[in-house]
Amino acid sequence: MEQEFDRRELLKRGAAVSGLAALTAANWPLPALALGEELVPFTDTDQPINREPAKAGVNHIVDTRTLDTFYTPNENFYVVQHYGQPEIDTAKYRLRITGLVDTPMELSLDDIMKRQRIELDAGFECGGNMKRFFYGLVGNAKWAGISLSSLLKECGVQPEGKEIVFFGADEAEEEIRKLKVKQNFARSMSVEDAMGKDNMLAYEMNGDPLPHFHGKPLRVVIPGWFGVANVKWVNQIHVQDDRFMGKFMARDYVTLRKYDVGGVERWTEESITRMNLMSVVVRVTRNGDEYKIWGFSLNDGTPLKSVEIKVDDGPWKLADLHREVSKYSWKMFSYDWTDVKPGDHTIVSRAIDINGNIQLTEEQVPEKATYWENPGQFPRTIKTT
Ligand SMILES: Nc1nc2c(c(=O)[nH]1)N[C@H]1C(S)=C(S)[C@@H](COP(=O)(O)O)O[C@H]1N2
Ligand SMILES: [Mo]
Repeated sequence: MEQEFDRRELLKRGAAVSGLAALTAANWPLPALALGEELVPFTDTDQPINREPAKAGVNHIVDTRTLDTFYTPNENFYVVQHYGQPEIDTAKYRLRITGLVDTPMELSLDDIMKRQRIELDAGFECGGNMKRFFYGLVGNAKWAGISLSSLLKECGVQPEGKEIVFFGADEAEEEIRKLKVKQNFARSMSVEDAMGKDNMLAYEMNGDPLPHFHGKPLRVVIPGWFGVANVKWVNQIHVQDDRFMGKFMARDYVTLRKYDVGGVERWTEESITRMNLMSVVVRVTRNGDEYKIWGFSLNDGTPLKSVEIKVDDGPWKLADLHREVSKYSWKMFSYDWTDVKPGDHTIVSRAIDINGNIQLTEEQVPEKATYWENPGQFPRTIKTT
């Protein structure tokens, strides 16, 4: 019954993320636990989500209850792709920089690797990350590559250049107004956004050459932005003087939301960009009478002031933010839960940044008709004995 409902619900949501057809009811893998520690099962997790390890052609959703390392191992980092996973021969690979630049370029991976290497910790989530995946479209990694802004400066973006478009090698035939046309996955941003000093073109992930599923040999990493900005298998960067309106800018990954527009309530659509302030409880562990609540928080890089935990109708209490942190990484937290009474409990977290922004409840989030960018609090339920 429950499962039926979930399946229908999933279909209704239009299988936001492709590859969800491969639903299985396999058991959750056991997370690494300390000696004597046991996992307290959530009572909200019996859902048909894809728990398969990353493999060709399907999306990989992380079992968030197993997250116990700061860097997500490459084989467990979530995988989302819309047009398949192109195999690129690294020896033949070229990155072309075209359009409104003084010096168009065509670079091999060697040419790219000869430039100054930079490293950056960044976590990100899919803009379609949501409760029914227990926020498993997520990961945190150390990326290495070259600075995007340095490369753009080297090419010399001309004053008329307004928009930078990143094209991936993955392609599909799309029907647009009854015409079948070849499209590549592509995303764009303003020159100003692209020039952000931390943006990179990454060829390494957690010390290994960029894995195939994650865009081998080169991908964009725009730290602080939703995953969709991080174009994988990138082989062309184009500078143009007008907006780019490809599918993943103008139709998909677009939030419909009611805003106050100069005193008028209007429904407006926006292409998603920076991550919202979010946090989520992902596991509860028990060691004898001691309970611990674990989770992670992500946002656009604005420093966090705190993450707080609320159990049932109790007050908000400060969680401990783990020390292994960098500006754009996720922030893992834990909370020592004491005086636990046996029974059913609801646990929820909220993140607060240094500007005083508070992660709201879903009801407090401005009216929003799409599931993209779901930043609301996520109450989890468990049973203690
Ligand atoms: N070329 C290409 N890049 C892409 C995509 C894609 O379909 N094709 N998907 C985007 C989306 S929607 C997300 S959430 C992230 C996922 O990155 P990951 O699979 O490395 O986790 O890649 C982005 N980059
Ligand atoms: Mo995504």
